[in-house]
Amino acid sequence: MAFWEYDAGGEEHGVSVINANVAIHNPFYAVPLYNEIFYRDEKPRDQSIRVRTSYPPRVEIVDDVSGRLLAVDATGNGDFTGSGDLVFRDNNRDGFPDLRLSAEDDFAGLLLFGFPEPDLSGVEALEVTVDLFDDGEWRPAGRNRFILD
Ligand SMILES: [Ca+2]
Ligand SMILES: [Ca+2]
Repeated sequence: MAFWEYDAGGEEHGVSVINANVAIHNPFYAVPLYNEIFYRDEKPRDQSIRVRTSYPPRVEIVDDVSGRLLAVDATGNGDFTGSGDLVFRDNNRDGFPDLRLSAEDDFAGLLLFGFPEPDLSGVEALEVTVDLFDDGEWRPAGRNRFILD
């Protein structure tokens, strides 16, 4: 038995994660996490993103609109310089993947695939936090919590 909780934050900012939902946990498959991103500004932007996990699963970050794989974080630590980490789209060249936010569309989608290790015994919950880089700092914009019991 497992279920997800989700908190979104930062509604006062120009870019915010407004929801997420998730399927079932099966140790042999990826856990998909959908995070919808709301964007209010008039100008398009390359929004840098990172994802941090409380327990190190591999995370794949996908642009849900294009279906394009943006990055792989092999250890879910929010850093893309480790072994097995890959960044496929980084137009603003800061070392973190970015999602293109257009002026025309208010919403963009981020699809995260978590690959928890098959043996989660002793782990009570997994937390997956989406951070957005905004005004020179990382801001936690959405927190997904996966409770195991
Ligand atoms: Ca990493
Ligand atoms: Ca970037």
